[in-house]
Amino acid sequence: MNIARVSSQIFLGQPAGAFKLTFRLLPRGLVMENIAPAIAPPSGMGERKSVNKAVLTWVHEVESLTAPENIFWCDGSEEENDYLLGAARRQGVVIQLNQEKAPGCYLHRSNPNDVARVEQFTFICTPAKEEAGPTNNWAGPAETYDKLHGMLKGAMRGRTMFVVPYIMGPPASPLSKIGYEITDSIYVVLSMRIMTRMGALASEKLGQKLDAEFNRGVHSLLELDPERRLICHFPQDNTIISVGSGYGGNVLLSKKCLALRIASYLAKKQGWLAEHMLILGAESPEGEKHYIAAAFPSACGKTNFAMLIPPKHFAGWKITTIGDDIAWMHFGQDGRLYAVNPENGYFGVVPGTSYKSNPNAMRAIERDTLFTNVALTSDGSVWWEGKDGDPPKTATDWKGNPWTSDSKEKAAHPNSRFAVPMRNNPVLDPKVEDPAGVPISAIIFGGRRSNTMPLVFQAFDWNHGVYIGATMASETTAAATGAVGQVRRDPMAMLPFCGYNIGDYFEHWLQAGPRLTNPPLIFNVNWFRKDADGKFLWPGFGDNMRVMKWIIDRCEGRGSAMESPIGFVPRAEDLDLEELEEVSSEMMRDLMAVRSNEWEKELAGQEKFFETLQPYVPKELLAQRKALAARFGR
Ligand code: GTP
Ligand code: SPV
Ligand code: MN
Repeated sequence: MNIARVSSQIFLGQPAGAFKLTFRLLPRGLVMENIAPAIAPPSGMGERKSVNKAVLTWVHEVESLTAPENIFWCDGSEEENDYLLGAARRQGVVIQLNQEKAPGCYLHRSNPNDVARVEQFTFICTPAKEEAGPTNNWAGPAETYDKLHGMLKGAMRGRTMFVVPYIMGPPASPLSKIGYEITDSIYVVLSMRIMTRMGALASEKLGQKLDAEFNRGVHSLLELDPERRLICHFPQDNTIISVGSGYGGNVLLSKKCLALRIASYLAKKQGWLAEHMLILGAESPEGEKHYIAAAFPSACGKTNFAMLIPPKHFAGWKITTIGDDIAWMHFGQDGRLYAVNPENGYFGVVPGTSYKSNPNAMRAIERDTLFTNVALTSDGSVWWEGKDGDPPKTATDWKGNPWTSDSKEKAAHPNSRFAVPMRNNPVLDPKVEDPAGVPISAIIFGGRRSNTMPLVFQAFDWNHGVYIGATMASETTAAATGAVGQVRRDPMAMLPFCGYNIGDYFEHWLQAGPRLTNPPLIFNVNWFRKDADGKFLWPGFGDNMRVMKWIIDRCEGRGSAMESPIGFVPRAEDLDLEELEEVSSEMMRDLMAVRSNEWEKELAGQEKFFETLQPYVPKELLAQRKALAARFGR
């Protein structure tokens, strides 16, 4: 008999015999190893059923379809988490790290074929293709439900079906949303407890009303076969179905699926904004405080910017974090934009994180952290490229293979991640639970660009700012599968996350301006411009404070700038560059240069991008493009 694709996931790093293999018969007649064997919780554990009949009916439907061995209702308690961690260890799903060095920390290794978001397998399933628009993969809802139900049929046989209730946003906020994720992955449950407000408080908030709104998420690992991997969104039904993956944004359905794709659709309909943005607070030594939101594409610096520690020269400044990835923003009665962070934790890029680059993140991940795909050292700690100090001589790499410091392969996967509760962040902003959110003074767009884009510039006005966001581009990173380092347009850092027609999304942004009597000012930054030798010109990280200071000065109406074809740009003397020896005035010139040969290419790139979106590009943005070209004398 054919043993099909034995997954390596549960073998990795585990002593032989650490768990019992269970086999099961698949509909196709193949015998396969069960990669997520059912757990047998003690009585009283996992029994906290929902009191909402609509939830019960739906859970029962999914149960009938997937045929799990048992159902585990998650309540989010400490005891439950301890039990699930134990079960996950016994199954080899997580490895407990050295508890003296890393209390509460665990390591998970995903299947090597499953290490990043899969944009090619991500679908928006709306009745009309036009609703999904030119940037999304589309499939019709009826046929997609059929297909997915076919894949899910009996998929949880021999497995436990976990039911995970969660809240996105401060529980008392009118913006907050409730979701339920059904999953057969313990790793997903453990992660959801960190990343969301998970458990009984969510089911209590939903209450008993039959028509109470909640997102229905169904996830199954299936067999982790990349050819049977699909992430499907049904915005009209507030439903998500994800199959065949066990990794990150593909399966933590609260995050990109609900808080961005579904939420952006709802936001358009209901008149608010769901954005791929960090939110930070910046308080001057004089006690003047501003909140700033920034949209950078995946792996382009949101988490780092949200937690930055200013250089010594900025003593007295305090930077605090509201969120590191997603902002839900609404229009306040005072004509300002207010933002909440829907999440409860950070799912951050590990490589490059060090006490030098991001000390606050390092302190946060000293405990209670679930690492995915980093290297394991002989003393039971974790290591990754870019961590402080010398690399260990030997380690176990992210795939579970022996690794030495001479190895050519990376010890940690470039998209390895930490999941850590936001409470661990030493600079968590005190207003993070404020139901009203925080008022946003500035919106920053930014991408990873080796050339063309200066360190910082400011939009002339709201509509110009929307144009800057809409034409943003960035070099691709390891956060999604596919080629790395290729410049692609990524409007507002939402290309993979906008759950509806991008033309309507642009229109929504344009209409937001006039609704705000006191709109945030809009800026663009680029921390990643390189010199002729391919070295970053700007030190980045904490020194990004220098750019933020200018942005705040502009918000206060006191920073000076010069007008250029692309917007207002600071002269070197407008930025506070004291005690920044590593950047010469020549480098500063290169960082700030607006070169017409580069912009010629850029303009052509923007035009080409808009052509791919036609006929949906709002007229105002076409007019903005013309005006920009004209300012370059074209
Ligand atoms: P997602 O979680 O994928 O949305 O990523 P993110 O936008 O939060 O990016 P993150 O802050 O995790 O940074 C991604 C990578 O960029 C890491 O390897 C960082 O070390 C690096 N990085 C972040 N900020 C800077 C910077 O200012 N300069 C340079 N050169 N690199 C940076
Ligand atoms: C991103 O890719 O923007 C992330 C990581 O934040 S994931 O949650 O996997 O989408
Ligand atoms: Mn992100």
